[in-house]
Amino acid sequence: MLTRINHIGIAVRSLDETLPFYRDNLGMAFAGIEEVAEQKVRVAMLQVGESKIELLEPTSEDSPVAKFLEKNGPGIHHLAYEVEDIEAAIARLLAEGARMIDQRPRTGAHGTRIAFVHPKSSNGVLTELCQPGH
Ligand code: CMX
Repeated sequence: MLTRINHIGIAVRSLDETLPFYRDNLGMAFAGIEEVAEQKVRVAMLQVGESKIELLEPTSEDSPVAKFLEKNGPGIHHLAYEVEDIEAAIARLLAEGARMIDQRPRTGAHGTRIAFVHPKSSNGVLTELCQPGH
C-alpha cells in the first residue's frame, strides 16, 4: 500500500527565517514555495534524494500548524507516506478501525491528493497519505 516516504513536514514560525538553514547550511535542493489554501499553510519544499522536507508556515491563526506551534513550538509536525491509490488506502485503514481525519482525499501541495490519519491512531505521529498528482 505504501511506496515510500514522500515528505516530512516541519512546523516553522517563519519560512524566511528557517529556509536559509535547510537550503544553504544543509544544502538541500530548494524546489519553491507554494500556498496550500485548504490547509492554511505556506509550504517550502526541499528535495532530499527521493523524499522531501516541507517547511510549514501557518497563514492564519486557525491553521492546524498555528495550533501546533502554540502548543509545541517549532518541530516535526507530520510524516507523509506515498500511496498509489489513496481511496483504497483510506478504505483499508477505515476497515482496520483507524481514525481518519480525512475520509476523502483533499488537495495538497503540487496537485497531490492527501488524507491524514489522526495521531491517536498512529501512536502520536500525525500521518499523511499522499498520492502524487500526474
Ligand atoms: N503530531 C502529533 N500529535 C498531534 C499533532 C501532531 N502534528 N497535532 C495534534 N496532536 C495531538 C495533540 O497533542 C493532542 O494530544 P493530547 O490529547 O494527548 O493532548 C491530540 O493530538 C488532539 O489535538 P488537539 O490539539 O486537541 O486537536 P487539534 O485541534 O490541534 O487537531 C489534528 C489536531 C491533528 C486533528 C489537526 O491538526 C488536523 O486535522 N491536522 C491535519 C491537517 C494538517 O495538519 N494540515 C497542515 C499540514 C498541511 C500540508 O502538509 O499540506
